[in-house]
Amino acid sequence: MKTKSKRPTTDGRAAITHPLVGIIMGSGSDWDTMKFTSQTLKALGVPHETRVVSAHRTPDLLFQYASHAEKRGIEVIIAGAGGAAHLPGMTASKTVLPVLGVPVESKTLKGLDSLLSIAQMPSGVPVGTLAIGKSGAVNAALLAAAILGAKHPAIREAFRKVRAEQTGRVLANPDPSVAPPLAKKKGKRA
Ligand code: RP5
Repeated sequence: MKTKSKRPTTDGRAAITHPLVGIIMGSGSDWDTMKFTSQTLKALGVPHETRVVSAHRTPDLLFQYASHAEKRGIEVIIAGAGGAAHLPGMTASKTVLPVLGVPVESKTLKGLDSLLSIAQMPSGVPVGTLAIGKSGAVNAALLAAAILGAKHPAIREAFRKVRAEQTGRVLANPDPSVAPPLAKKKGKRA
């Protein structure tokens, strides 16, 4: 899947038409988690692509994807995997792009296996490891936006806006015992 919605600009003029972020995952079953990465990037207007690339089942594809990503214009890779989660580390071994790893929650060990597999990289090959599950998937997208923001002002501003909106929602609802006012339905006047 490729998204091109709300294309950001690099300098206020040239629209970015190619994916800047590659979201890869070890299995189609990881999509239940990694869809939150895609949704968050979409909300930020960051063009991205999504692919199943398995370290164990399709190792040649993994090497091809990781070694060609930079010349295809990808600037950040987000890799989600569960269990013996070698995908982020092996991807990082074949590229100098920043690689962010999302530990997918596994059935047997609740994602602790995924977390340790991704986080415990040897010195010299970094993977930015996020939290297990949905939080990690969302934060991987936000961290990618923060990284891309150094080069792409539109993405920096989109990230700033999302963070400000989040802060505003918390401050607007300080008392958890009071239900927030229901959102008014579109087209209906009070
Ligand atoms: C890993 O094995 C994948 O990342 C996935 O989280 C896990 C299970 O894969 P399936 O058996 O559901 O395909 O490689």
